[in-house]
Amino acid sequence: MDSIGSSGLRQGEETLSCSEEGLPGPSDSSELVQECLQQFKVTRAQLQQIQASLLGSMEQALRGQASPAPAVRMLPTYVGSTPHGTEQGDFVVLELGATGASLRVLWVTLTGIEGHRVEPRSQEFVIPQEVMLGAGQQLFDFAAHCLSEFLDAQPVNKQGLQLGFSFSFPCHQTGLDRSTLISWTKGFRCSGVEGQDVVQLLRDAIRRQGAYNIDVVAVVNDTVGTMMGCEPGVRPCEVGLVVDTGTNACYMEEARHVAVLDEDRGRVCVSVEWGSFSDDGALGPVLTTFDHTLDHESLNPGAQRFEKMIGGLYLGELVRLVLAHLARCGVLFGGCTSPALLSQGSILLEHVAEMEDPSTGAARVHAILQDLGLSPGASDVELVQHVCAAVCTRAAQLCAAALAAVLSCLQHSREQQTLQVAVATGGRVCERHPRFCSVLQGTVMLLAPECDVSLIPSVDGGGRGVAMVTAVAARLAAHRRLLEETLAPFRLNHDQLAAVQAQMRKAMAKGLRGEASSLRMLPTFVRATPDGSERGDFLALDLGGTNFRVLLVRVTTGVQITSEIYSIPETVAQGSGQQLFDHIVDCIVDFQQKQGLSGQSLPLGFTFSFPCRQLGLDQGILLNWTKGFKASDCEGQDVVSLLREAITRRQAVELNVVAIVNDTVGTMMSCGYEDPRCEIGLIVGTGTNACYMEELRNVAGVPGDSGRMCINMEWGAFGDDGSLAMLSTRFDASVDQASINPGKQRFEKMISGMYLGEIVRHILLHLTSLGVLFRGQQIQRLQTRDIFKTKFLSEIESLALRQVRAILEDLGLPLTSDDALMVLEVCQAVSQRAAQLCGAGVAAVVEKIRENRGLEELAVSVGVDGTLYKLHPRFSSLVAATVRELAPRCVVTFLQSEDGSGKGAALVTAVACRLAQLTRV
Ligand code: 0WK
Ligand code: BGC
Ligand code: BGC
Repeated sequence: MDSIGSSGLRQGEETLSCSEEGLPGPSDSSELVQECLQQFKVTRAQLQQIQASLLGSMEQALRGQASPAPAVRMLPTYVGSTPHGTEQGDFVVLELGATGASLRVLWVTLTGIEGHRVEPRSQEFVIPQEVMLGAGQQLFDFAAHCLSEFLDAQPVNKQGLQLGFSFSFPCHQTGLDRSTLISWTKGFRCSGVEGQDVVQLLRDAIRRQGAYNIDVVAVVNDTVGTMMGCEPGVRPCEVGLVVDTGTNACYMEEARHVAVLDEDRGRVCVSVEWGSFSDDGALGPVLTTFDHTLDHESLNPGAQRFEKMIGGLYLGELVRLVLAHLARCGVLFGGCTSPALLSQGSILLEHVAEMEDPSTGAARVHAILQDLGLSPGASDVELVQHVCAAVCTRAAQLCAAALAAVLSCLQHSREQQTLQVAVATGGRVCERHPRFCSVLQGTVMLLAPECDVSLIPSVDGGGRGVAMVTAVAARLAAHRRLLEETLAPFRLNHDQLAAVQAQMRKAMAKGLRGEASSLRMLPTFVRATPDGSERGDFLALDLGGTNFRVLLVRVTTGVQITSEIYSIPETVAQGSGQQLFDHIVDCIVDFQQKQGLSGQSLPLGFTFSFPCRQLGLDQGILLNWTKGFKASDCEGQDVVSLLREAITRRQAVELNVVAIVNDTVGTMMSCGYEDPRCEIGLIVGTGTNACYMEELRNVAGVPGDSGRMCINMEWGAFGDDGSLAMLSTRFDASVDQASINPGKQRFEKMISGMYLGEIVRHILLHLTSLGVLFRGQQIQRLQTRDIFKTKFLSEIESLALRQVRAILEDLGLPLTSDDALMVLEVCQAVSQRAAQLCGAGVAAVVEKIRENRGLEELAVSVGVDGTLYKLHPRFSSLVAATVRELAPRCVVTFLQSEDGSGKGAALVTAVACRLAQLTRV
């Protein structure tokens, strides 16, 4: 094997040139032949090095590493899923570039899973050389002309035609229908196209043609068409391989591994563009002098070096160069050449395939060489076939090394030890060359033994696959339109939010004046936030959130809390009031026993998170239940009395109920203990509500004009007077009608944790009925109320898509990554609206306080609690952003309450006890 230095051709040439004078002796000629054919022998180690180097370049390119420039491009194609098989409809497909100097137009009818297969109709048009090398506009006009010529002949309805454009060149895609040509390859070199969006160029040409109104909905690389056209067998094809005039492959990569896509969800098909692979270290040793000659004389010297060793446009030329060389060396055709043998491109791929055919090959060799003006002897025929075999075997082996690299990349990205994968193959080299695919399969098994690969020949060169992508694109576009229409009412703009803020201000003013208002603005008799002088041990109850808690709160210089969570079964929450309060006292007694407090009568603060009209600190008339509570004989009652009666019923228990507070007040007090600027309490949990320190002069019904009092807004009921109707959607109406308090708590039902999951569930049902989700199949589980917990929203919006899929699959929802992506967008839209509405509410409150105090600027803190606010990944930041937007003159700090409002209730009790002591002194 002669050593090929970095300068390649020239060096070899010196050594191999043969003198015309004397023909070499038999031993020399076979040595010359061996020496020549040996160059095409690629060792296993060399193939493994190419595989490893290509894999390295692929992963480098996926990471978006620019320097050193990766040898392959790894171009995302925006095809995010393999075909469902549900695709239906008639599509026009235009194929340009896959088969060299011809383009093909197809009419493809997809009939979905049930329908019988309809053979595509197609027509091939030869592209004149001058068009392939001329102005880009000329090429696209030629394509548009072929399109209309084809359609003229089709007895079909030509309205609303949707076209898939198979464009087999390296392109930067920025959408399923937006693709910029990077560089021409294979025999093409039209001007004014590189760097342009080829879909736009085609649309412009179709418009110029003016014959048909065709919507170009997708542009696809031929490898993608091949992969997508693969008959759905035991498993979908996730790799597409084309070896025609050029060569390339694509495969389904995890979107999160594709750095250029700021997408961490789902899969995306990546076109490898391995034709440009040229790592001298790996390829150098296998490049022959003939490869260098071919490249030197090609349209794009130095580019597509790997393709020029495999692609059908080049195999014939390589064979020609070798035959010409051996003829010149006198070991072939008796040392005779012919002008045809010496002219570029005279041996085509078809010739090589025919000459290699085990049965008819020899005869074809004769015929083809005679056509080239040569008269081959019997030994020539055999040698020519050896040359063809050497060139094609190497091509298949190199192609296998590249495919093995793709399979290893797939394995890495799927974190799988072994891989079972179907590879769709297309292109005339695969289809027509007798041994190409068997050598390919054999070499892949050698290089990637842990991969179980089945090669699935594409049935119609990818036309159906392109139609599939077009159908998917059309379907996705249609689904996206339906999803956008469905979610549009959830996308609130500045004006809508400002209107909510203004509406709330009006309702606050009316509520404070004691007029009819959906905001009851309930005085809480809490006049001051803690001042740190509070001391003592207190019991606290915290009822109304996700958990019922009993707490022992020790207030010294700091606050120590011991607490226990108890459950409130739905039967108790919706049973009799007596049963509910007896259950509460049972829990208190259990807690006292566990804490060794039995028999002690500690002052008790009761966080009761329901709307109560307070007549004093320890008197609160329950106005109505909310959040799934419906215990009888409580509404209209003083809940402190109900508690005391329950205590009385349970002899031998002594409790001193000092204060009843709303959880918003408890939260404000709890955070106020750390930050005296905390004058607002906000809960976004099972329910939602807010309180704030209002000027007493503004509070009708409470004597006194100086100082402040905390007002429990009960904003959950905002809009119960219909003032939010403009924002309410059909899904909100469904949730409200199905709730135990229809028509009530409308604002709460758009914001809080008890309802968001249900809103999402109703939207998913709607989108399923539109066929947008779950392939339109109504999923039984999704019909079940409360099956879609609000905590799922928080999880879904903070996890990678595969985890989202896992959550939804646990819910019994069979879904694709597109479905999961849509479920995610639904969750985002619902939670975003909730957070923005909540932000509009807080903006109304802070602006009220700022105006109350006649301040230009207000700095205030908000104590916040509630599972939704605390656990949702974006809720708190969206609330803060909305407040900044709607109340720019207020600097608002949100303090997440650590100890819940039980501590706040104890502090209110402590303040009450301190004040009571003062009055007693
Ligand atoms: C924790 C507070 C409690 C309040 C709850 C609201 O201690 O008073 O009711 O937050 O959040 P949820 O538990 O409803 O998510
Ligand atoms: C192009 C690829 C194409 C391949 C097979 C190459 O020259 O760059 O985009 O997939 O040929 O047609
Ligand atoms: C109740 C409020 C409570 C809020 C948060 C609402 O349903 O009416 O009193 O503050 O939930 O728990």
